[in-house]
Amino acid sequence: MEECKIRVLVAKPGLDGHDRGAKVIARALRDGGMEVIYTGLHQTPEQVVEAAIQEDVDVIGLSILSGAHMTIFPRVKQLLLENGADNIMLIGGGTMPEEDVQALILSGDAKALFTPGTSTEDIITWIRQSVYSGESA
Ligand code: B12
Repeated sequence: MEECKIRVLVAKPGLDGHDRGAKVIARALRDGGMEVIYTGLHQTPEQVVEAAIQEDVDVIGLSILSGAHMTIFPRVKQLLLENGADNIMLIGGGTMPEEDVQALILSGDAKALFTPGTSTEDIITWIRQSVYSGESA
């Protein structure tokens, strides 16, 4: 049976202009056979969640290099819960200290986080395995 294309919203929340990683990931996931929607810069958590629901995505991927990850991930997760959309898997990447990565995973505010240097192949493999295995968000 053919598997459905995975739909991913790549979002760039925050006020900074570090969009290179988001664009690299969006392109890599698209080349990896996924449907990718890229929000562009300067999105609020509210805009991200609204777009994710409207686009009916399986995964939200936040790219955060500004240092605001400890605020933005919990806020997006909270909005997903409030909107009954916590079936959408929340992942992300960017510059984040390892202890923050562990804290966000442990609190359930992010399912997986990929820091600088992670290969895009590894990210694609992780998303495919997690979505197709029906892992909970
Ligand atoms: C390039 C760069 C810039 C470029 C940005 C160009 C652009 N259009 O993106 C420019 C020169 C504009 C810039 C400016 C600034 N920068 Co700068 N910048 C960098 C730098 C050197 C590399 C970032 C990068 O593009 N890497 C290449 C991409 C491909 O890698 P990546 O984004 O990390 O993505 C990988 C992973 O993180 C992950 N990933 C990332 N996003 C996502 C999303 C998803 C869904 C997934 C699954 C994975 C994932 O996968 C990718 C592949 O491995 C970093 C330092 C660093 N080594 O990270 C500093 C850095 C991010 N910058 C920093 C700072 C402070 C600034 C400035 C404020 C400096 C200043 N005083 O002016 C300004 C801000 C300007 C602004 N308006 O935002 C700091 C941020 C500090 C912090 N977090 O607290 C850093 C960490 C440097 C440092 N060590 O201090 N910067």
